[in-house]
Amino acid sequence: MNEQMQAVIDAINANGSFVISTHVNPEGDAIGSEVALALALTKIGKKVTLINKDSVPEFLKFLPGSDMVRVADTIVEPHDAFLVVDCEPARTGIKGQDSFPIKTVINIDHHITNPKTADVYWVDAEAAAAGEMVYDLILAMDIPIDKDIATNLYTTIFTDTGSFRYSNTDEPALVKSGKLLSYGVNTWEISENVYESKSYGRMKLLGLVLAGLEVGGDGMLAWVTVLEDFYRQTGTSAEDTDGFINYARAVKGVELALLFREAGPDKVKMSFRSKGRVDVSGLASELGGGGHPNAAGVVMTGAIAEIKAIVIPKAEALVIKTFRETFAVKA
Ligand SMILES: [Mn+2]
Repeated sequence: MNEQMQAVIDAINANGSFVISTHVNPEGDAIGSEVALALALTKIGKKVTLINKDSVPEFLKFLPGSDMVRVADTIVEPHDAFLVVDCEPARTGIKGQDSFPIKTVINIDHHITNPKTADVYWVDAEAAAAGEMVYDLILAMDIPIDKDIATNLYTTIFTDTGSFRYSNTDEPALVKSGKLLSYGVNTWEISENVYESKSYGRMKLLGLVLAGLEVGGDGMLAWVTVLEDFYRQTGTSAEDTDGFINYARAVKGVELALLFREAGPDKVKMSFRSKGRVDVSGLASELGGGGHPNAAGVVMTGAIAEIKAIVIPKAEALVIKTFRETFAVKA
């Protein structure tokens, strides 16, 4: 067992009450990890409160125990420890440690960008999902795993690997997923909730967005546009566009995908997703945003047509330059 994991176990054993939280806009790994932790710590007599800044997304409400999550942005009662999983503490958006002093901040995360500033931290960038770390922790603490805990943990790996498709799908991720099935996890129930429970309006919205799919940059750049009027036509909202950019990236030959989304009369939110060979973080920071090499974003002020006229040529230049350099190295 590594020292950081042992430090987390010691900190859990030394404290009685915990606020558990995760990042804003939580997804499967965030919710599954925090709920599995809450269920496990409750089994060994700890007092646990789950507080998230944002509510549990509709498609994850099937997760057993997810109804324990309270939506708030402050800690409203005294607790011994603040336990943050799948992000650094700042990304929880939770305040209130001042009004109710917390003895210890404990952090379990798999993001390489974690600043490691919590009182006690365990950061493992090799883990495919934070839930993989939670699984190891529960085993190391000898807490019995049941079907509810296993369902949450399986969902963390299933979703953070893009259903075992992304490059983080490695042997530990698959071995642990396999072992979790022995507790009675219903894989189809999870797949159905995660992938086949979209609203009719969302699918109609996807149709409008894909009708506007465009390709440029010698076929290496694709982009889609979401206008506010589309929501009115389909009875949807911005959160229904989640994942749409992956359809643009899925075009054969496309290396970089962009999604432009109107977010008010003069505001445009953009997401950039690379297949892995183009680094988009530089383009995002140049435009005033930020992110990772494969996934970045930026918010800009102005009319959507004007912003597209600025961003698309820059993105086309980036993909073309990246591949010219690749070919130069090969030659
Ligand atoms: Mn994660």
